Amino acid sequence: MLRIAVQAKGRLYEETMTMLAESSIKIDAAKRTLLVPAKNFPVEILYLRDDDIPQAVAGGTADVGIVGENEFEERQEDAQIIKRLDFSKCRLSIAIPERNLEEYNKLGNKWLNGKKIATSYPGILKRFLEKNGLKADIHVITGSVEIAPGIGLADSIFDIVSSGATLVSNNLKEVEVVMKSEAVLIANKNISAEKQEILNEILFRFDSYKNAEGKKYIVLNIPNEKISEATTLLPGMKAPTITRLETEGWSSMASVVPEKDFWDIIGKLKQLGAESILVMPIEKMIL
Ligand code: PRT
Ligand code: ZN
Repeated sequence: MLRIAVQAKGRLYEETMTMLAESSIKIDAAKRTLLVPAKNFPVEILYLRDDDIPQAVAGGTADVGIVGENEFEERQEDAQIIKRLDFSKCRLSIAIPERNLEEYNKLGNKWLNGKKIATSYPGILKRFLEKNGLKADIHVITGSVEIAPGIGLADSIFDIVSSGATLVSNNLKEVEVVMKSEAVLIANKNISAEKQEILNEILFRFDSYKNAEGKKYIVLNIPNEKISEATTLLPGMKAPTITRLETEGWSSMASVVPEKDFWDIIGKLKQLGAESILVMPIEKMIL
């Protein structure tokens, strides 16, 4: 049995549960006890606050955990990142009141010397200041860090930024990006061979789900003389599949395309004379 620590509620919860569900690991969502075994897989889910996940994994209360990299970095617990999960992306930045921007641009990060910085991430901030030979006063607050300069509690803040809207609405300007973060899978450093085997299977399933994400399967008909041009647009996983049609001079092509280039590729295929273009979702992709 492998125990996975996940955030009980919050920004990581939804995508974490989707990833488990897409990996066919069935968790009874109605059961909101602290520890819930999966119905069909040797896994149990331990619901925690994200702050407590690094320590739970390092100490062996859980074998693995899904947590924001920023939280893991802050805690400096003795566990290891084994996979970056490509969701809950954000950055941790220093931001200052707009009216100080001109001065900051003149002085650079030396502006921070002697200033008071409000944050919920004192560890990461302290290491950043030390690395840059800066001396500032770290003021720890939990929650609503962005209002600290406005109410005279601090000169600047060090906080999570995602869209930047929170900074804008508080008249703050981002001046230093200290780290980038995303959800990560962390593991205890001494898990048994039996648990490692379960973990390998989970990693394999996560990969199949992630590989399929943002990709579409496309099937179309194309005149034979356009096949080579169409092939350059549709590289697929190895190469597109091509089948002759009963209609003289025509073939059917099938391939995988990334969603982000999708409309661009479709437009070019139409110009080549492609017809009857079918687009299908891909559930899993095993490379
Ligand atoms: O209750 P628990 O302790 O478990 O949760 P929490 O309240 O500590 O964390 P939660 O659920 O808010 O966030 C979990 C993780 O999501 C964080 O540790 C980050 O790794 C990641 N994440 C991604 C974010 C954001 N994006 C984010 N935008 N965490 C917080 N924010 C907040 C930020 O604090 C700021 O107030 O959103 C605001 C900024 O957003 P923008 O879009 O206005 O820039
Ligand atoms: Zn938290």
